[in-house]
Amino acid sequence: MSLTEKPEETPERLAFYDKIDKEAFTPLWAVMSSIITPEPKSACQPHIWRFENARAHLLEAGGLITAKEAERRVLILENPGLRGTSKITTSLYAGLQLVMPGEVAPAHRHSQSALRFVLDGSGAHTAVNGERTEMQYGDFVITPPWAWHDHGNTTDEPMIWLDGLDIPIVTHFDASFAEGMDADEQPITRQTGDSLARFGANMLPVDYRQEKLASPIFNYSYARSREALEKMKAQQEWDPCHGLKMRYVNPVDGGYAMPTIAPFLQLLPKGFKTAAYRSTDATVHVPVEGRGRTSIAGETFEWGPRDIFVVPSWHHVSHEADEEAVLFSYSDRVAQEKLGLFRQDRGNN
Ligand code: GTQ
Repeated sequence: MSLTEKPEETPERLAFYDKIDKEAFTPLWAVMSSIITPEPKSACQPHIWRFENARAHLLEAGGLITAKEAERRVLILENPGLRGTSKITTSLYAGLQLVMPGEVAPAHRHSQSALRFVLDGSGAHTAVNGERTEMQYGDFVITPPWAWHDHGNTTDEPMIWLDGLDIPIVTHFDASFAEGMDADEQPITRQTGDSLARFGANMLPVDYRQEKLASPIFNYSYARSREALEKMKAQQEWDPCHGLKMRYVNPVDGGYAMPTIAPFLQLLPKGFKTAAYRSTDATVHVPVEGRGRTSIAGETFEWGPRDIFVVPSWHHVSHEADEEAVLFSYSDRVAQEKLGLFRQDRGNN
């Protein structure tokens, strides 16, 4: 018996498989090599979505359905290898959401965690746990599991952001709950900036006890994150595989900002080419600034700001920046680390 070879299918064996099949038995040796693989074998494919095309389709959708009727007016970015499953990777979901001026995406809550990464427009808001935040380009915003959330746009421009959710993970565990609110918008009980003041100023309320896994900060503004990268950049200490890569944290415990999704922000200096790297966490990338290209298992994808591309698990990846570039990304690394599954291969670096 080998882990990679299937035993021969003799007529006697096939007849036996057929017989037991009717009683819902399956011989392990006939399927072993496809379920316990020597390396990750993913149906997820490398792919890039162009923001310009997505924006045009979204605005067209804006003429077909309101945010209210749709509940969420979103175009799902569905991996070409996973069509019909609402997945961008095997474990994660991505969509692009449009909120038109004057619209509200009504309040609801669900078991799934969501992140927003703002790509177009400025000043629309989302409300979470009684607090509103205004969203700007590049802001990373969290909706924790089971938190009421509604989105609104009182500006005079369409607002588009990337939604990253752990829908496939929650589905995998059959743990989905969801409900709507009677009102379109939740009551606002805290001033804007309250959670940032309480948890995002290198202090915590004395005697604070952590009750939830998600970060209590819900808007990690691009302005602040970018400023930090700018400061560190001067030091010229580049990781061969990542350039300068930071993870967004929960300030309460230093862990990832979300329980199931690991978000990152990365700077690549002009002309930098990262060394080949692979890891078990399939990753969704969004360039925020700059242009360049990424090689994924030998295939090259040219990108510019707001395009969205996906690197499947255990595919070699190398980024090259023609101009100074900043990439936002997210993966299920936090979940894999908790489960003892995460692996990475940095080559000789
Ligand atoms: O904004 O609450 O893309 O519930 C998918 C499901 C966004 C949201 C999505 C959702 C939302």
